[in-house]
Amino acid sequence: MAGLAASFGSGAMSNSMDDVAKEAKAYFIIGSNTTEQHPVFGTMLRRAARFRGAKIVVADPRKIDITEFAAIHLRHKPGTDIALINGLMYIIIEKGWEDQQFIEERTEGFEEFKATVMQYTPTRASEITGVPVEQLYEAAEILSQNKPSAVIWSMGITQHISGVRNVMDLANLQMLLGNMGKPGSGVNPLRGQNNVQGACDMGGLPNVYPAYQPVTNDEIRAKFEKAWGATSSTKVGMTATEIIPGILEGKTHALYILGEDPVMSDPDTHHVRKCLEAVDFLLLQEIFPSETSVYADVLLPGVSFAEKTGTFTNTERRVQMVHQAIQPLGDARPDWWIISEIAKRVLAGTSKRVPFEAPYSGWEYRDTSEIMTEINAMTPSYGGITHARLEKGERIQWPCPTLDHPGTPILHTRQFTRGKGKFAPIDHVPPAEEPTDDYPMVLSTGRVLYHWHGGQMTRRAKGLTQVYGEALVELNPFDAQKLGINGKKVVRVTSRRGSIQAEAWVTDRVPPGMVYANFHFPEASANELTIAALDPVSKIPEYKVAAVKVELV
Ligand SMILES: Nc1nc2c(c(=O)[nH]1)N[C@H]1C(S)=C(S)[C@@H](COP(=O)(O)OP(=O)(O)OC[C@H]3O[C@@H](n4cnc5c(=O)[nH]c(N)nc54)[C@H](O)[C@@H]3O)O[C@H]1N2
Ligand SMILES: Nc1nc2c(c(=O)[nH]1)N[C@H]1C(S)=C(S)[C@@H](COP(=O)(O)OP(=O)(O)OC[C@H]3O[C@@H](n4cnc5c(=O)[nH]c(N)nc54)[C@H](O)[C@@H]3O)O[C@H]1N2
Ligand SMILES: [Mo]
Repeated sequence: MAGLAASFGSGAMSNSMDDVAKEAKAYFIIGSNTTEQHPVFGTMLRRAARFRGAKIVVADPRKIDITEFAAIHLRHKPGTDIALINGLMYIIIEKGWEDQQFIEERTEGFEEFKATVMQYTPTRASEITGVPVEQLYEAAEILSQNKPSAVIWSMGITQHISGVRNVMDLANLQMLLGNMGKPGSGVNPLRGQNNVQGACDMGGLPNVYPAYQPVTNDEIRAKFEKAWGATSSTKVGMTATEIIPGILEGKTHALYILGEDPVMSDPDTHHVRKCLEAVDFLLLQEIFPSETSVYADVLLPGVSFAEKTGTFTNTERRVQMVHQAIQPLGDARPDWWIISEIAKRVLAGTSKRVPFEAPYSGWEYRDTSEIMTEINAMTPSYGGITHARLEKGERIQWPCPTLDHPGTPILHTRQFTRGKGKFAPIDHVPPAEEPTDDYPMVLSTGRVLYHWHGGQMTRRAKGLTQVYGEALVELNPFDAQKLGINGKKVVRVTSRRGSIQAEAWVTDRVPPGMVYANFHFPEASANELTIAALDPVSKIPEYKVAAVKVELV
């Protein structure tokens, strides 16, 4: 479950995996290593290309496996997505391929948006991105002549200081083409952790209660205070990426971390360690001792997915039942039980209590179905999603406000949440750190098929470590030759923040000038190198671009 990495995503898929896989005539896969990171959906897309001739446009600096099934692979420079998308939209408007009826009926702000896009001539877009002009024309033609087309993205789009703007520009593209609110279309971010969607839906974010109800709204706050018998802050909280640096800034004094391993997964590990050493109190709830547990004052054993009953909400907003398969091992207790026991003790010590109303009993849940009943009452989009319905085999996607509502496979069919869709003029912003003479190469980071994040779970699986047992750093043959690498060799990769040593995997998966590293192994974690530059809105770190130098060890 690895809970509240919630801030690391944005939104949910507007469509369902099924309709995207079956109905789209074209796909724009941008910043998603779909076959390695979402293998089931990746297989569905490969089949769509293979058996029904759906056309795939991939935009990714790396030659990832799905490019084998692509009609075209745009290999742009990391951190240049806005210039790329604007360049494509310039061509669409130049050729008159936009969906005028959709723009008139369903959207606003087109003229202002168009004025910005028209500054991204194919020549300029090509200069910024490194993608040849002809390829821009070819991709724009595929996406506009094979509709509906679906946009699919993941962390290659969001993990930038321009992450939110990148996402907004993809929404611009889909509105321009009228690719919204119908099967096989839409904006489809593939969420990561199996229940990161559920964690966000339940308010695991600093600015909202469950179902994205703002903490700053007095009426909504009053509703939750009454139900929960507690007073609640009127202020928007901090994100994970602000809380940890906040320790050395004197803003954070105590930490309760559940299912997260920031020593492995947060940017700039050296700084993270310094912060965790300095914090007054750290409570960690884990299923394994992790790199972070070294810093914990108290370690509470939670349970893994196999030891719990409840629901996970997946990337297409589908709520799914899971059942406990084995008894909790050792002293482990359900995560929800530990949280309620702590909450009861915290509440007992506060004077600011307000009376709560039935059906709430103040953290006295007997099991997760009682928690679900509370969710039904407080969370409009989950109003009709009960364990009983899920047990009967219903496949429900939120919004599902009432017991007789079937759920909502596709969002925005008639209108957007805010009424009309608003085009946003978006300009290219360069990454926070670009190559220099001292640090001439671009580092990008991410995952491999065989491991999961900090690797606490997958490095304990023998079969996986047999296949992929140590960190490999991807390096282009051109750069390898410059360094004098012959065969397998260990390299040192250094950024302004730290240094790792790992074996080089010499491969044209990465273009010249780029290195790719993962954060699955503590001995050589990419996060020793990454920069803690944040998107100003979502506060997501720019994991996908940093400047490094590579030397032979
Ligand atoms: N096996 C495995 N699967 C996983 C996970 C795991 O750890 N292991 N983690 C899960 C989680 S939580 C998440 S969030 C997802 C992440 O899923 P993905 O986002 O698909 O995975 P990443 O490895 O982060 O890399 C995404 C892609 O972005 C590309 N990229 C790098 N820089 C840029 C850029 O500037 N622009 C564009 N357009 N692309 C760029 C990379 O080359 C890579 O192909 O995976 C989930 N699935
Ligand atoms: N350089 C770089 N860094 C990144 C990224 C990147 O692309 N590049 N991606 C970022 C992204 S998208 C994400 S989501 C994060 C992920 O970062 P994390 O959330 O820190 O990583 P995980 O390994 O998924 O989970 C953390 C811990 O949860 C524990 N755990 C698993 N299940 C349970 C459970 O049911 N209960 C409890 N209590 N504990 C459990 C595991 O043992 C594990 O140690 O990493 C981020 N960091
Ligand atoms: Mo993630």
